[in-house]
Amino acid sequence: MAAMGTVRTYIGLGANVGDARATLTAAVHALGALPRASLAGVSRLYLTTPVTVADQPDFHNAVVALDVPAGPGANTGPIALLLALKSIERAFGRRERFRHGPRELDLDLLLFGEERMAVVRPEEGRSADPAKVTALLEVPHPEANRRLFVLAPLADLAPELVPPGWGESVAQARDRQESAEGPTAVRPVARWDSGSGRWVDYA
Ligand code: PH2
Ligand code: MG
Ligand code: MG
Repeated sequence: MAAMGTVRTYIGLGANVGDARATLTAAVHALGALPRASLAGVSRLYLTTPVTVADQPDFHNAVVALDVPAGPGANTGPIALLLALKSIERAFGRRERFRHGPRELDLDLLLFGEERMAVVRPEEGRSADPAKVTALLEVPHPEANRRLFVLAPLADLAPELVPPGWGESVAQARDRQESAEGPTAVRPVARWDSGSGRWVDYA
């Protein structure tokens, strides 16, 4: 449970350009350093086969649980968090390419407490890609329950959670998607060590 006055959110992290592992490690610290946010959990680190656009390098993926102020107020809520994520992506050198293509860092807002919403993204929260400019911010993330690279790390943190609108738990969705994508699509490579603040390889 998130502490009083805060809401538990889950952020999906992905990268496949540059030193993806170092980027994701630094991104975890950047998320934990957001004003009034506190890191509530970090999943294992996974090496994952690209989906949608297959012809690109494998991704590193992970999920972070982050407690943020419950609002109300201009600096709280899902839109404020979205803008903070976009700003971290830019700080890590994210450049606009094509949809589902390679990226230095992708931070996706997967879940925001029990909220279910679809709102037009504010200007600063939009992509430069014309294919995406009118995109809505949808929470839960509309593709989260169909992607093993999201479900496997999310299940590390919250297997029993039933996100709004899913009708199944995260672990059930993961098991279903693992049958569909196969056992090698998503490979855990390291566990998070909160003492040292980094992922440590399995021996
Ligand atoms: N992100 C995409 C498209 N495809 N594939 C993997 N394995 N991991 C990702 O993070 C990913 C992807 C668009 O955001
Ligand atoms: Mg994404
Ligand atoms: Mg994204």
